[in-house]
Amino acid sequence: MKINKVIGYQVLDSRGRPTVAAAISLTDGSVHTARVPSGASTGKHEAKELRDTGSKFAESFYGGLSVAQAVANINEKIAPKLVEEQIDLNLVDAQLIELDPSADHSSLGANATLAVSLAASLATAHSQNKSLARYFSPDGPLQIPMPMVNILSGGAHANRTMDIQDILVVPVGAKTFTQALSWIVAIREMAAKLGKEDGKVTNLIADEGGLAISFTSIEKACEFVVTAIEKVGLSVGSQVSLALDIAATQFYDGNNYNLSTMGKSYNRSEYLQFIKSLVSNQPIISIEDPFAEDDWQSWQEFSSQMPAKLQLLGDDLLTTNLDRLNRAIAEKSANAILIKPNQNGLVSATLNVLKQARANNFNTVVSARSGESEDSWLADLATGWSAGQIKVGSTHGSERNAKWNRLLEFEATENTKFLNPFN
Ligand code: 2PG
Ligand code: MG
Repeated sequence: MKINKVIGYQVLDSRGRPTVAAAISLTDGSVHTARVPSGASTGKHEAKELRDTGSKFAESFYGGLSVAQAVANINEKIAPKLVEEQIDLNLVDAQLIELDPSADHSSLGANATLAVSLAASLATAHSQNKSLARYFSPDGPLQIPMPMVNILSGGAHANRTMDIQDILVVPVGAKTFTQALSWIVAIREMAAKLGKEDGKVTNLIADEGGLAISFTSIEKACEFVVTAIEKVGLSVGSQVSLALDIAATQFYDGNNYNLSTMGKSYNRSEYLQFIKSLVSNQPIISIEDPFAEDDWQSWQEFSSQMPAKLQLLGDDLLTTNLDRLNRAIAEKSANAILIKPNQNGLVSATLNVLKQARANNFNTVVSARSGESEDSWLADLATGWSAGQIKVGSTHGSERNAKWNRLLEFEATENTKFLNPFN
């Protein structure tokens, strides 16, 4: 089957900011569309999304954030190259690399390349009469990932109500995804209720649908979520554990880690002690970005001293980038990687990063961004790639629930297995 048309256009993400969409039409008349997500706490080593800021293309009503140049790159540079070619994800990605050989896709824009690469994945799956998940995983049960779900938000997603970005829960004792999600919804509801009883503001919803509640310490925030878990009748540790996304790059100034809402500033070694005591005092099974994106030394020191079973997850550190992952493998800086397609810019290259991580015994967590769309391809990728874990934000907002609902759909309609990397 061949490509008939490729069209790029601008749409809005869940924060109301412009983002890139691409539609690929095939010779059988079908149309395959994908929209690209966008981060707020972005790492400096991510592939470069092209925004019109400061250029003559900038649409002033979007505060310079419009994506006209990325869209033009799809329509004027990418489309002519792809039309009348066979539809095949790997061929499309190879053409995109030929058009823009830069490692960070800065010439076409990673938002342009990813939109086309995603639409090409959906179109390729269709040409083989398969869902996207089944395209990557044609045989046997579909491997549903363990969810890691946001309950409390801070940092760049919630006007810095807390210094750290997320306190999440992982339903490690659930037997099915359906059961896991029902536990999480109950915990989130309980947290909202407890917050209200404490006189805290709980009607502020953060970018990823979590509760934006202020706490004077990270421990207090963890204890609050632990209470919510217990109050719904679940046991902490055996059924539900905590995960943190510290997003420490956001409060590191090159010398000190400044936890300003707690009124604390730590130098590197004090901060390392602080993180060590946090993970030993709280029921935390996964900690993401506890150190800044280029503070490799702290990552390595912590990793050699931390509890053996802790998942040490690199997001801003690794940015779904093969070279940075290889360095982390060599230096034993982490034992898990967050996989975000838009940090990388191509679907096939994102999969290669995931495979390299898995070959080196890293856990893999496929992740949404804080700016999302109603698309559910992320759930297909996490499942088709047998990633083991997925992070989508909270259970609030249709851009989040589109992904959870897709996983519920798999469990209801397909032969599936619910993965538990923490067993
Ligand atoms: C993260 C993501 C998603 P953002 O840090 O893991 O929570 O946030 O998309 O803003 O980078
Ligand atoms: Mg993160």
